[in-house]
Amino acid sequence: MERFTLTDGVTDTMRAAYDRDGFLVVEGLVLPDECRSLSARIDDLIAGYQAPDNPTVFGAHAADRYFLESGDDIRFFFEPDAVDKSGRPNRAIGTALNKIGHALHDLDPRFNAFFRSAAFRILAEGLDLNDPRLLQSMVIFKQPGIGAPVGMHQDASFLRTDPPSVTGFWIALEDATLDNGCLLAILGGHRGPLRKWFGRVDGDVLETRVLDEGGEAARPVPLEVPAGTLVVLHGLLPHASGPNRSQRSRRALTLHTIDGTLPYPEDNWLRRRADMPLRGFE
Ligand SMILES: O=C(O)CCC(=O)C(=O)O
Repeated sequence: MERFTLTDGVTDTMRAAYDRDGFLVVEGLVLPDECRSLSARIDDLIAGYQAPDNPTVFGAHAADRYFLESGDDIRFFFEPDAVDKSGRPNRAIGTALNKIGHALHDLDPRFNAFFRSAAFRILAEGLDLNDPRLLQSMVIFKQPGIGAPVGMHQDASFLRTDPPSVTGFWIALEDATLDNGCLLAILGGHRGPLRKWFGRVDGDVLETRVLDEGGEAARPVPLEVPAGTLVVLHGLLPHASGPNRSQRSRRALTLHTIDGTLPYPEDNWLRRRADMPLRGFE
């Protein structure tokens, strides 16, 4: 795995690595103090959140209104192993969450400032993203001991334009290693076809359709990175992440952009209110 910095902007070597591999690892993009300050903001959000008796568990959320209507809100999703048989949280909220999403970049001033800082704009311009619009942002937790794996997927299955244009920006707020569930990626896999379609049928019903039966011939490579690293992920790159079996937390942030000049079909799972149009990096 090649590692770069943004010291000289996006160089030809970086562009070539992104085109070849389907991802770009940029170390030291977020300084340690800023990682701590972003984590502190996450803790504030958690402190201000009143968990219901039966919170929404990530992965069991199909047709759940709380999930379906989270595209223009800030909502909280739980780890499967953090609720008991009756669906009640079995531990403190701060160690029970799987995700917070999906409009932090527009609704929370701290995350708005972070995701619209110069580094993201420089990367988007340097990688020639056309009219990038900020569509989705998340805090992704891998809680010590119970952090669930994320299966192999392409982001273009979940945030669809025609043709695919989604780009992911994934930021490690804590060291990510094989032990605590780092990203895993198929080198060069973005040159393959879109494998799955995920979206709405009949309005509120979510469905996955297989578009291409081909499996992954190649083994994924682990992207073990220190806190403060940003990984840009091509929307067609198959990637996953492992479970967290360690006692070390692994927090990350993600941002997904799409090309604002392309149609965004109504049957995408993620919807936004008409009075919250997608904005760029500005
Ligand atoms: O952070 C993770 O564990 C997985 C993130 C991911 O796959 C994504 O954002 O598409």
